[in-house]
Amino acid sequence: RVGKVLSTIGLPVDGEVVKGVYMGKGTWGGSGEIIDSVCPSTGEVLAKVATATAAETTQAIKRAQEAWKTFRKVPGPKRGEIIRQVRNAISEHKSALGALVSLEMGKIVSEGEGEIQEYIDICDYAVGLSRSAAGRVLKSERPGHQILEVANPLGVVGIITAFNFPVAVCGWNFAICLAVGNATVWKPSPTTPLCAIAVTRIVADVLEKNGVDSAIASLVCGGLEVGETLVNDKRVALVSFTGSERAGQIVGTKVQQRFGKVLLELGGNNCAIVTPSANLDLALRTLLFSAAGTAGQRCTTTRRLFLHRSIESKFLPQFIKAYESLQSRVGDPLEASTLIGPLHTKAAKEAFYKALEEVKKEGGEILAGGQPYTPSSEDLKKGNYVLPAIVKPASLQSPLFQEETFAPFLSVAIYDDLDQAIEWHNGVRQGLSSTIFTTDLREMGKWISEEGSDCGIVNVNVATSGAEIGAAFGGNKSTGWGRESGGDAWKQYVRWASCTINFTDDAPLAQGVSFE
Ligand code: UN1
Repeated sequence: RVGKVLSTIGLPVDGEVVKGVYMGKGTWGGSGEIIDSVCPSTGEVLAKVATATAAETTQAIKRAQEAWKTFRKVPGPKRGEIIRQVRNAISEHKSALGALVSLEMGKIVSEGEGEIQEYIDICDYAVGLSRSAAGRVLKSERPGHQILEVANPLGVVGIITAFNFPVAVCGWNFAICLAVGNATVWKPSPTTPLCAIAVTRIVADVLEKNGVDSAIASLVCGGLEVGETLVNDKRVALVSFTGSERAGQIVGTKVQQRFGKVLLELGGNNCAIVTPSANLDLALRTLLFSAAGTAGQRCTTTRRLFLHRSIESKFLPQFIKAYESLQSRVGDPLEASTLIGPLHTKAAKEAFYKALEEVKKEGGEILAGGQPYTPSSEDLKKGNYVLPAIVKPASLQSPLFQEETFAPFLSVAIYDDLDQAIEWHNGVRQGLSSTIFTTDLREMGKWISEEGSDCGIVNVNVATSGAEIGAAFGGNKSTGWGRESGGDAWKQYVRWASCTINFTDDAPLAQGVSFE
């Protein structure tokens, strides 16, 4: 099975070490540490991967910058044409790449393919952007003058991604970078190198066919040292980082120290509020996906649920039942009937059980799931499977409401008054995604207003997870304030110049200043 997926994508299947460093045609290599890509479903080693040394990372940055000096002169719409070809090439490999995501990250096939679709979608968006990324022409106070806002590319962008979206999140950054004329150096999560290698191979091929030096899409697989090199190198104009708040704080500070640009996509502690007027059936189906889907490993996963007291007894038992029905659907993510794949690492599984222990210690209740679980199939015994849990912590002051447990671990509380629920909602460090289930217009209005959710994503009757690429994606507060993907996110990937142009022979000064 592993061989089939790897060979479809052109990766070696014979135990040969896969090269995880790329900085232009004919350069696949890596003389750093050799790491294992481990399948979270079975515990088997999928491949050994050669990573970058610090020196190779520096070299990749240099090469990307050199290649950029030519690439920046390619007209936007021509770059758009290349993105269109990348889109088509990725699309041709959609099912193989989706299966690779399932194999290496652990999400179910439908979500693995969905992630590739997200890459395709952002390419479509970026093709349009390559013709429409525009500044403005402003009125000058001086006669015969014009003021232009001009967007030029930044140069080299470092993209550091997490394991949970090993393809799409790089796609968000890469497609926009290509559209606006930047080069990229990508450092994927050390636990999902194969996805990155497969995507880079496809992209490099398209670039070379178009006569573009594929060093503009360089790849440096590796760990901390590679990341640090990327973060500290002055040539990297923008660092786009997805990961934990703790790591993001270090990255943000380091990049700021050298006055670079940084874009942070950090933790979420996403919450759903279910109000008395909600369509409860809709809320149930939606929340089942957004809380338990992807085994709770999206940044946008629903982690807190506030139920109005009047619907608790109607909603909660049904929701618990739905969670219990998921238990027979936990298993091999490549199996069509599976809804819940494994956690990505053993450490994540331990953190899940630790959080459950905390609930008991504090005197809270475990309402569903969380029992120890080993699949019956021999192959899956070493996988990191858990049963999605709903818990009721003892109090709202519990750290369980404050911290993100990156697993299917949902904490419930009961509220009486919406203002109170919104206050609880906003009373955490993080500010990524949020949703309210209501059919009451006044509640909707409040929720999206200055009195409502303080998150970057504020939904109504829609999951906290599973955003489309069209709007900007990102969060406030300790989520890092970054915006990626659609909307105006592209404006962070360029250097803006305000250009005042004098079309006359006079030299008037602004603000009426006289210097004669
Ligand atoms: C992430 O979890 O890092 O909104 C990204 C979503 C996906 C992207 C999640 N479109 O759930």
